[in-house]
Formats: sequence, C-alpha cells, structure tokens
Amino acid sequence: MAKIAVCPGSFDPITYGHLDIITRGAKVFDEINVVLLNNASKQPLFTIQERMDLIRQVTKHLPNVKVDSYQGLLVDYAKEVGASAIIRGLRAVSDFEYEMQITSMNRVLNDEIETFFIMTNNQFSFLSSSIVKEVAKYSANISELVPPIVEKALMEKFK
Ligand code: COD
Repeated sequence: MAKIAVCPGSFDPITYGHLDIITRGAKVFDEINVVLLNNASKQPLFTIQERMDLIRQVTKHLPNVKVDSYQGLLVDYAKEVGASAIIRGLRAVSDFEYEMQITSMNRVLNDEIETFFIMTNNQFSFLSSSIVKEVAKYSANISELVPPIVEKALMEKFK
C-alpha cells in the first residue's frame, strides 16, 4: 500500500524552507499531498489559487508531489486522501511549543495519523513567509529566500 503523507501549511507564499521540507519528505514517502489550509491566526497576502499555483510551479519537478487546498480540519483532509502521516518542519525551539500543541490536538482528533518532523536545513533556519513578506515590501533582494517565480509574485503584490 502506498505511504501517503500530507504536508500542511499556509504557504503565504512558499519559501525555500518549505520547499526543502517537501523535497526531503518526497524522498521518504510514496506520495506527498501539499495542502493549503486556513490558519485562523493569519491574514494571507495571496489568494488560495495564487498560493496553489506557486506551489505547483515550484514542485513540478517532483512527480510524487500533489497540491491541494481544503476548508476544514487537517485530520479530515488526511483521512479523505488516505494519508497516514503529517509532515511538519521545525526551525527552532520557538517552533516547538506551537507544533506540540497542534500535534497533540490532531492526535486527539484522530490518533491513527502520525506527525513527523523534519529539522530545517541550517541555511533556512531563520526563514519564514512572514519575514520574506516583510523585506519584500521594501524591495530588498530575496532571491536566496524564495524561488524566482515567487519573488516575481511578491514584487507584483508590493509594486
Ligand atoms: N524550515 C523548515 N520548515 C519550515 C520553514 C523553514 N524555514 N518555514 C516553514 N516551515 C514549516 C513550518 O514549520 C510548518 O511545518 C510548514 O513549513 C508550513 O508552515 P506555514 O507557516 O506555511 O503553515 P502554518 O504553520 O500556518 O500551518 C498551520 C495549519 C494551516 C496547518 C493549521 O492552522 C491547520 O491545520 N489548520 C486547519 C484547521 C485544523 O485542522 N486545526 C486543528 C489543528 S490546530
């Protein structure tokens, strides 16, 4: 049976940090479903369609990666697509508390789905979509933080 994992997030927009987690996950699982979900504490800059298009374009070289969006609970989505695992990235100790909280909540909701953490690549340990948006607003060089197509989309948003 194929081992399917979901890689959930806001991806507003996708960065090289996200891409690194997706790429490494795709080496371990047969299929990765990158899924855009609603994070109640975030106000996205990009629409769902824009974010999905960007993820699709930057993952098109990975044949076992699919991109999707879902209005609902992550565990319900995972069940719908037959996934047995959730992949999350960990950057620093500061991520731990939040990740622990959502992992525990997801386990209460469905204890058959395991969460796996992939430690960030050192070079991306400081990187987040928020920090990228913050500097892109001031036309700073973000070419080492996001793929060229994402950089272009950010420049369009802030022009
Ligand atoms: N290096 C490594 N990993 C990274 C990096 C980096 N530089 N940047 C981000 N990541 C990882 C994050 O740690 C995370 O694992 C993933 O990439 C996605 O990050 P974000 O910021 O795009 O996504 P979040 O954290 O906003 O996603 C939260 C969800 C949308 C998954 C969550 O709110 C959710 O599940 N919503 C649906 C409702 C639900 O089911 N709620 C119950 C659980 S609380």
